[in-house]
Order: sequence, then structure tokens, then C-alpha cells
Amino acid sequence: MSNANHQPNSPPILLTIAGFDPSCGAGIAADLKTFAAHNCYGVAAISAVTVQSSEGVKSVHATPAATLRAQLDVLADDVSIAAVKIGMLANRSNASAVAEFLEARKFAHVVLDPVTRPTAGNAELLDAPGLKFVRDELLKRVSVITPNMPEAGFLTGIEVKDIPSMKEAALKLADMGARAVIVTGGHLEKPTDVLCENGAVETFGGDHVRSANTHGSGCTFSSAIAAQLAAGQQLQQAVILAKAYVTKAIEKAFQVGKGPGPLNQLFRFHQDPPTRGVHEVPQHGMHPAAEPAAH
Ligand code: PXL
Repeated sequence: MSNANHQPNSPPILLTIAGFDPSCGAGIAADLKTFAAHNCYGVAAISAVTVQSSEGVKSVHATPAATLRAQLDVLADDVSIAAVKIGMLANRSNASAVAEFLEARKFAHVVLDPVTRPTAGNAELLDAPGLKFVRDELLKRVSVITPNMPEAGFLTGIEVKDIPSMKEAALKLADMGARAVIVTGGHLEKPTDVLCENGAVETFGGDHVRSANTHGSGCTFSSAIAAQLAAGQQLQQAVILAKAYVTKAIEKAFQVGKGPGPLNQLFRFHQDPPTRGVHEVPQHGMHPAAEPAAH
């Protein structure tokens, strides 16, 4: 493992390997905001640039695999990475570059969100050979995978439509080599996630938040899991905390463009602007203009 100059009082450094969404609702931007909200410093390797707005993904432009690998290597040579979150990979060569990177450097916590398709737009975020590689090779090399219901379906061939089929898919993914699985069911009437770890299956029910602004929920959830694992939480507790965080970030979300808005990952930093006509005057000495003239 790389390490370098990490001081004991500096925040954990988390790495996201994901795609860039210019509307900054999903992908790398969502991950970095989530890391910041958890008092972590984020670094990022871009697997693809997408062309998208809040109205959907228009096209995908994968990073060349050698460039992705070079980004990963310079980062890992430079900083000590407490956890890795993997999102969109675009294609097989990038998925394979990431598998080699994980093999070469051992990380304590690796969260894989096996992103395949966007909710809006019909672009592919992972091609068919890439999906096969994730299923056959990558999922065994990570600490936990966090597919949503359609992704769990693509990976297992099971029609995942309710809690029993989520459990069945989670067990099958564990059988296929995943060390732990969280199938996320954010779109269910009662949003429920299914965790499968060490052969045991548990469900985590949450509150339904009525909101159109849910773009980036999956990215935010998996990044929050990575932050909680880096902070030393057990997976079960990480799921509870990440789910509560995502629920709050949806509750506090606002519309940005014409389509579904992003989650508000930074809700804790929100400050109401001062009422008009009410001024806070800094203490004498704080503002150069308030200094008495020298004489
Ligand atoms: O939410 C999945 C996702 C992940 N990563 C990127 C995306 C999307 C969905 O649009 O654009 C870059």
C-alpha cells in the first residue's frame, strides 16, 4: 500500500474512480461532495466524460485505459488511500485496468457501484463486455458491491422487482464471489436495501421522500458507504448511516435545471443568508478598513 506524507490529524483520503457528469448530479462530482460532507478529502480518476444535463445522458466518451491506469498510479504513488469507491467504468478495458490496479495495490475498503445505465437517457454507462468482466472478475476483488435493482438483475439474470427477488439476487451475487452485497431499493414504495454478508441477509427499510430530485442517489450512497468504512464502521452500521444520509440529502435537494435535480450532499453546510438590512460587523481589528489611522 502507498502512503507518503499522511499526517495523523489530516482527514482520510478517499479515491473515486468514476465518470464525469457535467451537471454534477452524479459521478465524480457527487462522490467528491459526499466525501467532503463526511470530512474526507477526495481524489478522483476519471473513467469517462459524459455529455449530459439534468435532462439526461446524451453521449459517453471513455477515457483510454492507459490514461485511467496512469491517473490511478500517480495518485496511489502520492497519497495514502483509506478507501476506494468505483462507479461508472464505461467499458471492459477500463474495468480491467481497475482490476489490475486493485491487484497491484491492496486497499482496506473497496466499494463497487456496478453502474450500467442512467435513469435518464438511453446511453450505456458500461458496455456488454464490461458488464461481463465486472460479473466474472471485478466483483470478487472488492469489499462490497452496491447494485440497484436493475443492476442486480443484469448481473444475475434474475428479474429483481421486490424484496424477495432482491434477497435472491444478493445471495446469488455472494455465490458468484462477492464478499458482501447491498441491493439498493430506493425506488420501492418503502425504500428498502438488502444486505448480504457472510451468508446472512438483512433488510434496511427507510422513509419514502417525495422528491423528483434524486439524480445521483446511487453514487452518493456508495460514496457514503466508502466514507463510513474508512471511518472504521462495520458494514451493517455503514448501511444505516449511509441510508440516513442519502434520505436527508434527497429531502434537502433542489432543482437545478429542467430535469431531475441532484441530491444536496452538502446540506450540513447550508447557512441561511442574513435578513436584508441586518449586518454583522466584524470585531475591531478584523477588518483593515476599521483600523485607526497610524499617528
Ligand atoms: O447514476 C449513475 C451514474 C453514474 N456515473 C455517471 C452518471 C450516472 C448517471 O447518469 O452520469 C457519470
